[in-house]
Amino acid sequence: MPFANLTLTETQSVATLTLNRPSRLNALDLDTVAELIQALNSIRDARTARCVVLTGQGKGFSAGADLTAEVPGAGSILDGSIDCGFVLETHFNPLLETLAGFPLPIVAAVNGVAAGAGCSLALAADFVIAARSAYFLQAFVNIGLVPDAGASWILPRCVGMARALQMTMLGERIPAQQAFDWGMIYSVVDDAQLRPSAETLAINLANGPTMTYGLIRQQLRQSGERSLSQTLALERRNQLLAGRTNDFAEGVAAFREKRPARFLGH
Ligand code: T3D
Repeated sequence: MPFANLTLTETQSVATLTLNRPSRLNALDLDTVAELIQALNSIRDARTARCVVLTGQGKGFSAGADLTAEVPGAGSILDGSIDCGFVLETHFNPLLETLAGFPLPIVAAVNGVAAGAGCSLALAADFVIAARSAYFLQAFVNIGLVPDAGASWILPRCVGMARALQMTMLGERIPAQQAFDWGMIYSVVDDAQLRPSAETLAINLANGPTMTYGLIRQQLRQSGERSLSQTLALERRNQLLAGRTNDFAEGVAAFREKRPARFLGH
């Protein structure tokens, strides 16, 4: 399926989505957000990929919402009639919901700046690998906006309230190494190692128990909203499902036969 603002490739059961507006640091205009949703849905429905990599073309991962694009129907910044919530409701929120409910593991390979909603997009992945030269920026406050695209949900959870407030209220750049030291991301690698590292991890995940990964994502991402009793009930339900996969039977057989498991993803 051809896209105007991103590329979608698939190899070794890994679908790679590359934001492709490098002259705008891959800023997210509405067409790009719509294409991301469409591409994710097509990957899910095709059932051939077993892991997704998100990355950016050029020197940035994504500079967040496109500040130069017109948004028909959202009013005007100049006369104070702008409804920024409209853009979230119609585009960014559905994208974040699509990512949260996605049935496959997601790796973000952050090749450069991840700002505003671009930072939110990266942090929606299960594994964030950043190039050493990359940085994370809660740019919203620098233009007078509040964090969005899920940033105010994910940040306190992954870096704690003090650092979340530092990022969102001071609008400071957080270098990749610092993001790693804070526990915000999975790893930081030399720039030249970003693609190979992300690919190795993604292929590893693509050979894992795919359906179980989807259930793990659901359990952990919803854990903050559930009581212990509700969590135990969800674990019970999901273990029933995982326990009936071919991969569970294969995993146990491989353990007994002292050989590596060959998971098929279902
Ligand atoms: O209504 C709604 O949309 C609500 C939703 C909001 C969600 C959000 O994400 S709000 C936050 C939006 N993002 C920002 O505020 C970040 C703006 N960009 C920057 O602050 C800087 O560009 C960076 C710190 C990210 C990078 O700086 P630098 O010096 O490396 O690059 P640059 O020279 O500023 O940018 C390079 C080009 O990309 C430049 O184009 P030009 O002048 O060479 O033609 C620049 O204008 C363009 N660019 C960068 N960010 C954006 C952008 N174009 C459109 N939208 C951007 N967000």
